[in-house]
Amino acid sequence: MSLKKILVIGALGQIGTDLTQALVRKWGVAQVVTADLKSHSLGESLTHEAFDVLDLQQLQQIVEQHKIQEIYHLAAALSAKAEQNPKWAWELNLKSLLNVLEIAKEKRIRVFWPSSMAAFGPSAPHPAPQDCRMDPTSVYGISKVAGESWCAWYHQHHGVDVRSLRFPGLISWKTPPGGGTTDYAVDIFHAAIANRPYTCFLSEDTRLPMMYMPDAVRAIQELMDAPASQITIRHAYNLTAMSFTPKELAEAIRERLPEFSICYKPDFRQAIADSWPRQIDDHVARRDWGWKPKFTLSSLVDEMLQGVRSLA
Ligand code: NAD
Ligand code: AKB
Repeated sequence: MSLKKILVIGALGQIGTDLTQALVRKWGVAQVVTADLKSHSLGESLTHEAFDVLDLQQLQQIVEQHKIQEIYHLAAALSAKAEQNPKWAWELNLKSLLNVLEIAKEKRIRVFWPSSMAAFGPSAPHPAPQDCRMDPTSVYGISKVAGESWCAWYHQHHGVDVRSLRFPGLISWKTPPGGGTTDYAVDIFHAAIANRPYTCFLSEDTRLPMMYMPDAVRAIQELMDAPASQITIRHAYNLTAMSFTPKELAEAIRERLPEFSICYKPDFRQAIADSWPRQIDDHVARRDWGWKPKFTLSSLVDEMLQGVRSLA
């Protein structure tokens, strides 16, 4: 395992916080540079660059200065925020990816960029297969389908080693979620631990694919560690761990905290959720690089309650 210099862009977000810790554990603090619009650092000894990834010149400078060999590009507008500000979201999600892919082409840098189940639209069969007609109806989903196509194009035409996963909703407690449609599945734990009733912005029977963050971070690392010969998908691999509804999640919390109460007041995010698959078929990721989730709904709820309680 030869040492490499890694840049995590969007490191202070929901995935970035957990992923950076895992990368530092694996490669050492001197090998990891974090970057974000925000200026605080994730650790005293970590090198942090506060910058805007839309600034190509500054990105070039950071890559050269730190001799970066691998980029995890996590800065993006998520589904709910993107729907409320489409042009800003398109610019952030696509221009930033093109900036990263251009530099990757020039400097032979490996790239991880996350796609999302939002790339699927209403015509996807259930469970959503690896390949089918992609007709997303959300701004965010449109940006993910376009991003996936750019990744495949840079790989095919310029040999860029870019790898991607279509994540389901990710659940974690260290950092608040960044404005997505699956955020309810994080917010609900904070309400439960604070002894507050929770008003859910999706209806009780909205079934969506989900995953606990440690599984997502492990998936990123396993995908990036796999030999290139095993990577048959250069758009993005389907990935999932479980599917549940708000009602099922609330019931699992109530088994541990009987006083917890929830009501449902669907808003504009309901239409986004209704356009996404209820289940995902990830057998290609399992076949190509051995993907297997570890967390179930029950173990996720136990860990989330413990994690959120530790923040109090
Ligand atoms: P997040 O919103 O929590 O974090 C994004 C980070 O990027 C933030 O810290 C933000 O400050 C930073 N950022 C935003 N604009 C920037 C800019 N111009 N320059 C530099 N930094 C900037 O997002 P996340 O949940 O960690 O998601 C990361 C990636 O994973 C995104 O591409 C998202 O679409 C994808 N994804 C996330 C989920 C999920 O459930 N969290 C699911 C599927 C896919
Ligand atoms: C969102 O809800 O926008 C994200 C996602 C599933 O991509 N969590």
